Amino acid sequence: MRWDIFCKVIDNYGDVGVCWRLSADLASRGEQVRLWVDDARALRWMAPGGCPGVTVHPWTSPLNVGNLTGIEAGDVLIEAFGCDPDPEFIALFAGKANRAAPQNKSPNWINLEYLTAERYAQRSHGLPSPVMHGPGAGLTKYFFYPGFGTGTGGLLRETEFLTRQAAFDRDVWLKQLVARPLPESNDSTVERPVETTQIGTDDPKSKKNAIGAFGKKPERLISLFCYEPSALSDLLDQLAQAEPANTPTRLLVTAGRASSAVAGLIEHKNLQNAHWNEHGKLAVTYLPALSQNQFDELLWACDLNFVRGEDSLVRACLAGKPFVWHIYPQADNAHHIKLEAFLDALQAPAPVRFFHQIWNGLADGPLLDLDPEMWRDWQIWATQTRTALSQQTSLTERLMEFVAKTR
Ligand code: TRH
Repeated sequence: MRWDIFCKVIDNYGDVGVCWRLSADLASRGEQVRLWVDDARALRWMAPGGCPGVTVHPWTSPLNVGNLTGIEAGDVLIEAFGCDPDPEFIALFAGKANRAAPQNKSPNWINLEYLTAERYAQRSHGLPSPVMHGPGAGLTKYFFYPGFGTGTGGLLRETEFLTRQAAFDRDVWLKQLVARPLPESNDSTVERPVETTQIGTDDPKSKKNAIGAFGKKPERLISLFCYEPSALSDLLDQLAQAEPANTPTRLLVTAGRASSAVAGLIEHKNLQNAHWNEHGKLAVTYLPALSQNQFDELLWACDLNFVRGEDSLVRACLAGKPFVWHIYPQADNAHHIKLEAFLDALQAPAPVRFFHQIWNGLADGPLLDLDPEMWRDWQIWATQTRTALSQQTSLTERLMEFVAKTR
């Protein structure tokens, strides 16, 4: 079948990230996908090799009618996150639906929603929504809600994901990273790009503590993908001020906002107190923008992952490593309920829950110490989470079944 997926990039990378993963996964299952996206620049680094079976089309507003000449609407229309495809395209789609002879399958129209563990997702998943206005009037759209359990649309997990993960060798990955640092990216689509060379924490301008030291001594690896959490300063202090006998930490900081936030804080800390990291307990590596596959590997390699938004949250859940979620903040604090629903759904242990509340500004106070006992419990929970979620059918499988049922 042919699928038309429409995606509008609001900000950050999640919208196009999810749409790309879905497109590529559908294609790997033999489907043909046209991804219509208003800003495809991030795909240059997220998916540099593209994917057979997926073509990316510019979604201009209004849609360039010239682009549509000779194009027939596909069998399935997906509007991601209520993005409202243009009336010109809906007219094409409606034309196809209205022409479908009764013995033929009529095309499906799906509204793919944001991931949430809140109860309304389960209640609303799969509901029809009759279209009353515009060129699609008379047709029916269906809501498709990703989710963590049965009765929802599930989570994206590519066909080859578990095989790739099982074959992953952390030591080889580390050796490669040390020997051949990932290429630097000057791509303007990386939010507020920062210098992506590897720098030490004691002097952000020097290359001391740089990649040369990386891999030579035992280090705890922590990845950081976040917005600007107010507890970040606390986290850096906690890692830098660890007991001398403790294993040092290397923070692998993703490109963009996380790098800018960390570099800014470290510069400030160095100015305030030149000795804040005097035992070198914390080293920082600023990463370039990674492809989605490299990003997965980063999460598999680290001992703790800080992630943000929804797509990287799913990848962190599937990585089976302790993680902290920085939820996308919403104006009316609706994200507080969403965060609690997620922690409930996955039965997060109390310290993990508390860590999340502080990281996301729902509770005050210093961050909990990442002590070995807590870490152990956190790892047990992360392993259970991965096992449970990996056994479920994936979003793409559920979507294909749903489409087959509603045609
Ligand atoms: O970028 P995000 O914060 O996206 C957000 C959320 O989706 C949010 O809900 C939405 O409303 C808002 O955007 C508009 O986080 P998310 O969802 O994890 O998406 C990040 C994507 O970027 C994900 O597909 C992983 C990918 N990625 C890479 O491929 N390479 C990288 O180096 C990094 C850091 C991320």
